[in-house]
Amino acid sequence: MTKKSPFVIVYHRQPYEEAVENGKVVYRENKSPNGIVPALKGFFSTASDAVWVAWKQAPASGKPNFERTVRINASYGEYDVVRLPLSAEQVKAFYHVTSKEALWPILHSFPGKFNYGPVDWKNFREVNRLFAEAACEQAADDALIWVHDYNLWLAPYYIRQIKPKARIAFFHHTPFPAADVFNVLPWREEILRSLLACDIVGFHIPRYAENFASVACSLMGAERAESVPVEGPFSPKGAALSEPTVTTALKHEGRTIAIDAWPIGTNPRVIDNHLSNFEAGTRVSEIRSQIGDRRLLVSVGRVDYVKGTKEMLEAFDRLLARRPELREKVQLFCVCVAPADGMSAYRNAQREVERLVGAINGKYGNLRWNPILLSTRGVPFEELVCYYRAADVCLVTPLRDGLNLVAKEFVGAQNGDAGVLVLSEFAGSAVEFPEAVLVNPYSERRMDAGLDQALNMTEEERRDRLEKMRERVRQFDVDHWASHVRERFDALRASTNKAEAA
Ligand code: GDG
Repeated sequence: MTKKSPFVIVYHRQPYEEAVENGKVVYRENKSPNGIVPALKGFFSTASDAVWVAWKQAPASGKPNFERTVRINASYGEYDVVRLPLSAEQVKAFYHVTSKEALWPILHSFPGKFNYGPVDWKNFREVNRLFAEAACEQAADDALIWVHDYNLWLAPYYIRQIKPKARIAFFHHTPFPAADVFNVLPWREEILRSLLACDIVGFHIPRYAENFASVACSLMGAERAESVPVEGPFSPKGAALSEPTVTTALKHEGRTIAIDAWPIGTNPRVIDNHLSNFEAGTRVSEIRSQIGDRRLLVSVGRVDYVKGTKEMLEAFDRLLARRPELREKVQLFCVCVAPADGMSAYRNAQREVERLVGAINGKYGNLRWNPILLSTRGVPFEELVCYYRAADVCLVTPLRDGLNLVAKEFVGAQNGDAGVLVLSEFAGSAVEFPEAVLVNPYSERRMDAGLDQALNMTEEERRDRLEKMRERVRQFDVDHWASHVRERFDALRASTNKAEAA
């Protein structure tokens, strides 16, 4: 590519899965569940000459056996995907070990699971540098380079070295923990040095932005340049993740780093489109008639201890023990998708879920009724939304979650029905949905009370709560997020142009 791009997205996964059909390479939607890829693809509808940088597995030595760059022309727009060749060993060390066994537990405030032993930090640094180089090869000198998620934490530092004039943005999809937990990371200064090389650092909610600002000030001597009261739609008072004020800019070594807190939205139009076709209507009726007069509870997510599936199943077990009248009257559909590559960080979590489902079904089930239907395989999205529509209750009870898009998808899929969202106070989306039944998954009593409240709620109250949440899902959808981010990027461009002219 000779022309350099003004807009480069760096996210480790490719936006499509590559497959060979009848001897021809085709690009299909990613099979493994992920809310980030569809949200980012939306940006290509308005950007021209945009590039997406991801990795692709290549042999450890010799030339990669694939084209580095492919042109994608899809409903989302036309753009190049540049694939950085990484060996299986590099991916394992960078992603499966360092990211998932050391960084992930800290981000989600599980210091007890922090596994330092197998970390190869030199490899992590090297892979981040390779991503930075691949992005810079594509980018114009003043391009906007938007890096996603913690596994590329060090990329901004290297990008700044190569392209000092680039505008660098970083978005965290995960929580950002409090200083006491973040500081467990032995590489904390190196990570912060890189994040402070950005022009703008983004988070889902004010709490994470505040945690970041506090770590940057205490460890790196950054100063808060601007703080504002948290207002608008994401400002409930007194919730576990509420913040009264949020830092919007830091000063560090003569530079200003903007901080942004704005949660990703879902795409309710895509959900409406799926649900408005004839097949989906038939499928929803089919699910309802299979369920009969039982109430359907759904839980959807990846296998991951942070998602709290084990604690949710234990609560369901206690519900059946405590309220025998509900036996044969409720049905739980639990989609808990196992990672294709069997990451060791998640192996125990999957075993525990399978064990508990077996134990609960064994304890209460009979020939007519199995209390829990478990799928550890992914369910196609079109099918998933039919379950969301048919469900009476959606259980989203992670111990900790950056945001959680399933909560928004469930609300978006309910229409004229009156489903109840049971939502963990420790999911970022809880600050958007004070009308959900908010629960503390660390407390058995709070979980039990939440389930009882959801199952006992009057139809009027259910409708009332759902309507408010639906309005918010529709207003603050993925397009709203994209236009918010674009505004922030434009402001960045204006301020850097002004600084250069001065
Ligand atoms: C991170 C943060 C943050 C799930 N099972 C299936 C399936 N899914 C889809 C859901 C949803 C997505 O996967 C999962 O959304 P989450 O929000 O829970 O995302 P994470 O993967 O944990 O990702 C998270 C997110 O980034 C965005 O910033 O919200 O907190 O951890 O869209 O529908 N999709 C299909 N079959 C499944 O079985 N098709």
